[in-house]
Amino acid sequence: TPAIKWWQKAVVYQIYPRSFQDSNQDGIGDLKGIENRLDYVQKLGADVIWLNPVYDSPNKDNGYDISDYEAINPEFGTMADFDDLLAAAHQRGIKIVMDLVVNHSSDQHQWFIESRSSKDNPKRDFYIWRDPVDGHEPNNWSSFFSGSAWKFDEASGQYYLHLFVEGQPDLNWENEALRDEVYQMMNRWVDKGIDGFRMDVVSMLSKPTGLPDAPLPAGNTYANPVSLTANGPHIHEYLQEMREKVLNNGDLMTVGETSGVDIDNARKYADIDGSELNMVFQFEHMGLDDNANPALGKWDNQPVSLVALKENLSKWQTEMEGQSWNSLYWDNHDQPRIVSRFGDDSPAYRVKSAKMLATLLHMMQGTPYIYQGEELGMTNAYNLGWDDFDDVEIINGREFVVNREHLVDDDTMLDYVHYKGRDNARTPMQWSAADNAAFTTATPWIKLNANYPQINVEQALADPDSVFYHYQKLIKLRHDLPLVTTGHYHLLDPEDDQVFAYQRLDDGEALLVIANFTAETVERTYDYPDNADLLLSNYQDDQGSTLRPYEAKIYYYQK
Ligand code: ISL
Ligand code: CA
Repeated sequence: TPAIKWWQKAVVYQIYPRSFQDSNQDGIGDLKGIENRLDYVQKLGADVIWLNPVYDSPNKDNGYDISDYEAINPEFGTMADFDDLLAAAHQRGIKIVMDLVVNHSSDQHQWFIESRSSKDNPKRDFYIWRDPVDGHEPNNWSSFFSGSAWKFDEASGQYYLHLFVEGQPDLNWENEALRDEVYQMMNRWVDKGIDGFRMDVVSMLSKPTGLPDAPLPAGNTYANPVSLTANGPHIHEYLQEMREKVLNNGDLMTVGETSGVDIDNARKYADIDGSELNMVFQFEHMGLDDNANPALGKWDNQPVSLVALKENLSKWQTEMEGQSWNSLYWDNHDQPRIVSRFGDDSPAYRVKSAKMLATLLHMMQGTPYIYQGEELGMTNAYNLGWDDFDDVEIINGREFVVNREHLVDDDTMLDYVHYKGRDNARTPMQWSAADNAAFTTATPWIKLNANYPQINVEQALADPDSVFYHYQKLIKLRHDLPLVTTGHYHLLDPEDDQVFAYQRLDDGEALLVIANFTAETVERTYDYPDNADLLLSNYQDDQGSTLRPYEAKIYYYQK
């Protein structure tokens, strides 16, 4: 067996800078704010911080539309602030992984300004330009944020491709000069001493030859192109080239955000031979509660089936082992709050179910990611209404689903947004019960979740029974017990639709993880020795085969 790499034992804490901590009281979180809160991240025990994009950006998609890859967005501070943050984190033994967004840039990036200036500009080919076909878009692809994925440019009479919003033109990775520019830019960040990259929609860099139409569901104008744009013909060449030209220049951690990936693709992206990336974010478990109607896509509010969730997560555990490496996540800036989605955010069960979900995920094999506030059991933001949302996916989604296609009415769509919308994760971090949760003294860029007086860091740190300390213990278990990193995964009772139980097994040792996903008390018997140690639980005592609402336990025993 190959030696364990540092990133295989690490736990990552994801920070959405805009919403973490405002230091200069303009209502927007910033780099100094993060630096001021490093003690908190250290107390939790995370090894790595993943920073969402902090680069210069017109913010058409909150920083995922980058106009300068080597400048800090002035809203977040300066490059000197970044250097200070990196040094301060390193001083505490915390690494920093940067977001790398190179499937597209901003339309305000110098490359695009030049590219659109004329058809024979040397940078024209840095982006994907096509002539109209019969006076229409070159193909039927929809943008992931609604409408066509093509924007007509009057000046040159051609369309450019944007898989996301208009202000996010897709870069043309077939152009070698573009690839070189990207690698040089990445190397300058590596030289600065950063510890890795989280690569945005990296599965979509290589577009399919000829840009063919995608299968169009009946009655739709545009088709979701993910089956064609993900895992394209040259993607592995590009990533192997990136490995040689950049990634081998440091002891970096790399994680690809790979929508549209299945096990076979994931094994290639993150083969343990080290030729491409270390791991990927897969999306299958995040799509289990999507709408059956493809035109609605993610917009729905139906609970996920536990049997389906078990089957999916277990497949990734079993089929990646020994060949690749999993990332483990419930939450990020694109997902709603997990306690509101797969748990129970009512006052009676919020804390119990948040701990249960954490236990289940953190004892699996892979590198866990915690999204800011998840460790407090932060919930979806039901107090935000149509006038409060900022996210372009929500705003465009409502326009398309309600006003244009009349698929559901406005109230139903609001229910869907309260269940699935990205702004649920983007409300400010809740530090205390003070005004604006001590995030800012100014007007925050987005409304706070109304429950911050009850759910906040100050409260959590003062309560030994808080969700925070449960996460802290889970992280410590991973650090202390090699079995958590290396053990073989074995699912128990796949058809049980109330309890998720599995084992982690090595030569002489075993972990047994039991998680009741319901608000009911149930009886379950598992096979483990009488002298097994109860390592962690979310109840004060152990009642053996009786599992109380959302009860979660971890047993350790020698075989
Ligand atoms: O649309 C999807 C696939 O059908 C999504 O899963 C998509 O891959 C995902 O939203 C991509 O997210 C990342 O890139 C976006 C950005 O808005 C997100 O915040 C980022 O995480 C565009 O850069
Ligand atoms: Ca600020």
